[in-house]
Amino acid sequence: MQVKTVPTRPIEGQLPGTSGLRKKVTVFQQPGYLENFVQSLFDVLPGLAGNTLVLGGDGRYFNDRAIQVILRMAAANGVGCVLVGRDGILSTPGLSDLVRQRHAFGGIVLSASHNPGGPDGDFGIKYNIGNGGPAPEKVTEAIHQRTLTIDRWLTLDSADIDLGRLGETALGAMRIEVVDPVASYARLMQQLFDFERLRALLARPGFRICFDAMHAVTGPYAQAILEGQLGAPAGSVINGVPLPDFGGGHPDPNPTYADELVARMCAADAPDFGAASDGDGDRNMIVGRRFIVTPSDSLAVLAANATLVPGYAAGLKGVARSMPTSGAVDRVAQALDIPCYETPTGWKFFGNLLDAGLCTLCGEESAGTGSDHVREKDGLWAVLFWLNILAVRGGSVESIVREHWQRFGRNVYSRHDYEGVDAAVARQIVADLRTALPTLAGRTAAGLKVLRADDFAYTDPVDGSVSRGQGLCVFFDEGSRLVLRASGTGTEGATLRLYLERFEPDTARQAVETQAALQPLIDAAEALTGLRARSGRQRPTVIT
Ligand code: G16
Repeated sequence: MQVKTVPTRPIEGQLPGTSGLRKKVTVFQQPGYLENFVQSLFDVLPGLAGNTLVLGGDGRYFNDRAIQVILRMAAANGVGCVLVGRDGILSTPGLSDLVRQRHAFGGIVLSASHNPGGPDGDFGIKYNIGNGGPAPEKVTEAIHQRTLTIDRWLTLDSADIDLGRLGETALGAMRIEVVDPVASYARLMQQLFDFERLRALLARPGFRICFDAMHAVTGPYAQAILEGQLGAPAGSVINGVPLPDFGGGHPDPNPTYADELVARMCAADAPDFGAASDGDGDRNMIVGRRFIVTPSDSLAVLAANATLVPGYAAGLKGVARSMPTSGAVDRVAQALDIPCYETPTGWKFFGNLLDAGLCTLCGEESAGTGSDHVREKDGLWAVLFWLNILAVRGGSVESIVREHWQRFGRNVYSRHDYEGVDAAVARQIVADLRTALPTLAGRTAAGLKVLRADDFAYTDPVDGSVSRGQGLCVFFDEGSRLVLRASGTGTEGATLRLYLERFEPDTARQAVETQAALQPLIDAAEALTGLRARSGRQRPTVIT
């Protein structure tokens, strides 16, 4: 089969964000858009020829087309072998696991994660390196630079490959192996968690769980593991069939978008344990009866209870959290006398820490928790971790969190998202606060005294690389903090995120309603940024 060289020109807007290149499907459907990006990726990966790549996505609209394009281009670029999930399906943690298990050169994830799908929805592409994790900034920057000068892409003239059947096939000189997306991942989960105990928990009379796969990629994984291997009754997994448009839903596991799960967990006959995952299976939400666990608290609870779980029985080397994530896990690290690292937003920053053995667990306030078992956050893993803790400790989700607060204090926490803000207005709001930062210390905003303010910068302790401008932080008296940053994953206008945190050591006051407890900070944020007034919004689009 002959390699075809197709002339092309750079196309604007191919700058990968927090988590790869995310755009509207219609943008990806422009002639040459996907091809330019994929060829730029192949052009900046020395040593790829003859090696193995893993390829798969969350099944969203355009997944099937993009996979065929990428397979032809991979073959034309001399890739030795591509492992593809059956029907083109792989969850993000599932792909990370396969890259590691099969010692692949890297992997390509097709997903826009928690963003909506369908012809008018979003699509995305992300490159993962040989450790199974998202490519670091120096690689994504090289890809972007290449998109600015690209002048040709390579492909083969060939029919589509049948990805519905497991087994091997060939495309030109390249081998293609269609693999079961769940098998390897399920084996890894069996190594980490006490499946016997989990089976016993799920068999307890009256104990019920509800896992909402949100019509996204975790459906088949959760059905195979929770219902198939652990014996949860059929129907414990809801919305388990992946659909190209996620059934019209927004596959983001938060109280706003996972409203079906929240309603079930608030009903009189609510199950004991509820959880949801997102489009590509890397995020998680944990819910008890009428009780939603914040992701920051969830990370802290997992860290505090890790030794109850076989895979972590030897203890944690350290923990890491993204800067806007609450300091709840810091308090656990202090009690355990292990290091706690604070990184910029985005999972790629955990990779070096995990590879160097500096930390075992990591997490982000955006519903991402994970460990050194893969190099991505992992939704179903977090669910199994919680179930394992419940199986050993007994009690309820709520009692475990409340006991945690009693022991460590409560970091009352919330994130307010303002989506679809006019991009110029958003830029100005951030720029003005950045300019004001050096003048804030000692000032009072809505009755709160500013102690200090900074623009978060991070020096990677492993490779010394420096990332600046990662979020504007204002610290107040009594352990309160607000952070303002612009999202790097939105596809419409700009999304501004306001992160609010207040420490409450007094057990008598820990039951307070979150938004009420944070009202002084919400007022201070408005006084300092004018965010609501300037964006013309009365309230945030999403509160988590
Ligand atoms: C958001 C979250 C980040 C997360 C990123 C990618 O980024 O705030 O914490 O790392 O999404 O997550 P996923 O891979 O699940 O899409 P941003 O820049 O929009 O705030």
